[in-house]
Amino acid sequence: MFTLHHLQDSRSQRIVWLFELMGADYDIKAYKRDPKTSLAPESFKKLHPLGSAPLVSFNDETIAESGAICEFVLTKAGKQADAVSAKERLLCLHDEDKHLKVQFWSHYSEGSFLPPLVTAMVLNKARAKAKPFFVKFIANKIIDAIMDAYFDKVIKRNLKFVESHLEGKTFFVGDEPTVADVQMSFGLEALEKSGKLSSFPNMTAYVARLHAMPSYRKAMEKMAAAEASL
Ligand SMILES: N[C@@H](CCC(=O)N[C@@H](CS)C(=O)NCC(=O)O)C(=O)O
Repeated sequence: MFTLHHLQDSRSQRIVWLFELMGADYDIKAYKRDPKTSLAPESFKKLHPLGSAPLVSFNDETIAESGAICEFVLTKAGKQADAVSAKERLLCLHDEDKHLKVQFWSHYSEGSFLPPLVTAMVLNKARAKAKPFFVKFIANKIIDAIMDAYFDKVIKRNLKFVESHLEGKTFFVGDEPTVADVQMSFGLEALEKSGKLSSFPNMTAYVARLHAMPSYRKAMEKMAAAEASL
């Protein structure tokens, strides 16, 4: 049995969906973010030196990094026919070209897509916290200059890239969800929630498709139930 250590409102949600897509045996232990810092609480940090979500425990091991967790749970799920076929299906092991594409999106999600979005989010939080008025004024000028010099351009380029990839497609690779979707879902879901996809019809339709999938809905319900216990 896998245990997902789920940090409130975090990338952990991808792993709940992965478990549902696999039909895995798992439970969720939810952790509340520190109300002052919004970071993981001490109890979560004790689980792994990185202290970042998601974390998955299986037997005596606790694994970090979403992409590595996907590989880990698909590998450790066992040798039963359904676990083997879940691994083949979700990593497209039967098709080298598709498999390499799944790997691309999985790496791209954490390597290029999310970092500038997270940076923009952190800078906006700093903007909101800056006070008194003259400090806020200077903070805004500096943050605007940083965004303008680099991050706005990179974010724009990435959104254009993903939007054009999804043109005419149901999922990131092939006609069924794969680990590529598991990895990309979190960022697109967050963008949609914050109203940033209004001028991107393909990404908007993709998120709507996720919301209509029974496995995705079940995952979100289980996660909400785990968070409700906090
Ligand atoms: N590349 C890592 C990123 C992990 C990460 O930054 N997780 C965030 C949650 S979305 C986190 O743990 N934040 C709280 C903290 O660092 O204390 C992964 O994919 O697992």
